[in-house]
Amino acid sequence: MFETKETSPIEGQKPGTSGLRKKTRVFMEPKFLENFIQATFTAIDGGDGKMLVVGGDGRYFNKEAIQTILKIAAANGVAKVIVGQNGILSTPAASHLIRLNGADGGFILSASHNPGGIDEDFGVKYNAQNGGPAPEGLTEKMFAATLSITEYKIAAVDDVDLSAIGTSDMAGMMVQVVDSVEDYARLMEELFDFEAIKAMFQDGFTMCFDAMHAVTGPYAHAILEDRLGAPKGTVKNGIPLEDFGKGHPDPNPIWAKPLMDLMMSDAAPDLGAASDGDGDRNMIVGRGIYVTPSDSLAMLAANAHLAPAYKGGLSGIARSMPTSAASDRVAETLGIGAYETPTGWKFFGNLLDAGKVTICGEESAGTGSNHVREKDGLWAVLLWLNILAVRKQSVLDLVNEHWTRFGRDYYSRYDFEAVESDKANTLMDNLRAALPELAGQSANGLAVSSADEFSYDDPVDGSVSLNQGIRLGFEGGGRAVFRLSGTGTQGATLRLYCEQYSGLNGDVAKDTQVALKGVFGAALEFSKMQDTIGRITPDVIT
Ligand code: VG1
Ligand code: CO
Repeated sequence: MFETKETSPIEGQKPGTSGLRKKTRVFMEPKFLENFIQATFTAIDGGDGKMLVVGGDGRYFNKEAIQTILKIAAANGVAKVIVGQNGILSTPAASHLIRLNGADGGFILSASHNPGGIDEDFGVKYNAQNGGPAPEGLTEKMFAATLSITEYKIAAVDDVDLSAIGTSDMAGMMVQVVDSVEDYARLMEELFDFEAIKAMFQDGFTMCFDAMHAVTGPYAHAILEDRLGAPKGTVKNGIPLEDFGKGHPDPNPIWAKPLMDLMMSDAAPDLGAASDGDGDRNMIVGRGIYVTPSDSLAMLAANAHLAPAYKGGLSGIARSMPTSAASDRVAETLGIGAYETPTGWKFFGNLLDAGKVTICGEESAGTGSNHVREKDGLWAVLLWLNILAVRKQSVLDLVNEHWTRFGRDYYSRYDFEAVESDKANTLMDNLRAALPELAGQSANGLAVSSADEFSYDDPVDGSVSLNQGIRLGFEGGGRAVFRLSGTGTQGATLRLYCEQYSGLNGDVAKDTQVALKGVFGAALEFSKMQDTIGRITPDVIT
């Protein structure tokens, strides 16, 4: 029943910011997926007797990949696998199932916000026992195993039926198909005051949730419409499609433009929200006001005590380095720890496990808490709803109050996509080389007050992560960060993150791009962007 197949290393199997992402056709090549999964089993010291969770965002190749993973798991001695019905699990729901069932880990199949389809992207990520993305030490082992692989094990059996809830047997391994939504919805009910949110909807509060044809559709229907009583139709694009309706399931003002347009129109509901391919990102828009993810993190942290799960207060707040300093100001006021980690959710795991932080967030529209070990799109939306239900005010009023109290951190990310890798690397290398002389220099009217390359010393396990982005601090509260994306599948994506603090009692009503003009211009000059990559106009500004 079990076969051992010969194989050899395949190039390019190094996990990035969030698992291994490639063009779908690459994943479909013979042995590509098999090698990576077998290498993961090698890295976790085999599958013998283990319990795993498997599910994905429903994109093209999800179902086929799950069957392959199950067969390899069975042949590697795994005792039991919990799978979402039809192979569907959002990333946060998978994280929850790992924790709830005391599983040893799990595979999540997604390329997140990247488009799906045979000519688009696919991805696989391994999460560990705590429910969080494999930490760097483990991803390094996985990569090493892909470089020395000589064989993989697989069960020569038929596919297992994943459409019906219940248990079945695959070559001696138990396969339990569970409802994709139920356990997750129950967790949300424990965390938030559903009665208060329900009452708010009954009083006429209106909302539009754009699931972007991705995995959160069923979750949003079940939670917002069925349990919280939001009117039918509150959830838009709620049926997951294998190609996300040919869109980018990326919840930001560019890719969720229809929602943005609605929220800026006279017909705007009280709250607009969206989530990404695998349900871990969120976008929050009030009537006439877009809330940047960095601000959202700060505002959620400042108000979290209004929700039952956080009424005792927060132990600390963590943000990824390129995320704005807005949440640090909240942490300072609350007298709790503020942590700055490299980009990627895997770096929050240790801080959450050690109880050092309760809430975490990234500028890329990820927010989450210690309820799971992933960022969680619907969780953020529900926390916003809970806060609005208690504070009984509009998003706009809440945002303005926050800025009045803490000042405003103007923020934008500028993405330069499909840059030739050599040129992107040259830009980073040149900047790195210039770092020692940059302090004190000026460009575009701004003087550099600090210049360094971020490296992270994990305060929990002592591990060190180098080269996590180049930072330029400017006199007057501005900052520019340069980093190369670790989730792209073509060429290099150069990200430039700019922020400018208004100061307390400063002007908080400026247009963001106007407020950031100085920092952006200085960043272009110091990086010699035009000379190195041949352009200064970003493809996407969020
Ligand atoms: C991007 C974001 C990062 C996020 C990662 C995974 O990574 O910047 O904040 O954690 O995507 O998000 P990068 O390396 O491309 O900048 V998800 O929702 O795509 O899994
Ligand atoms: Co995602």
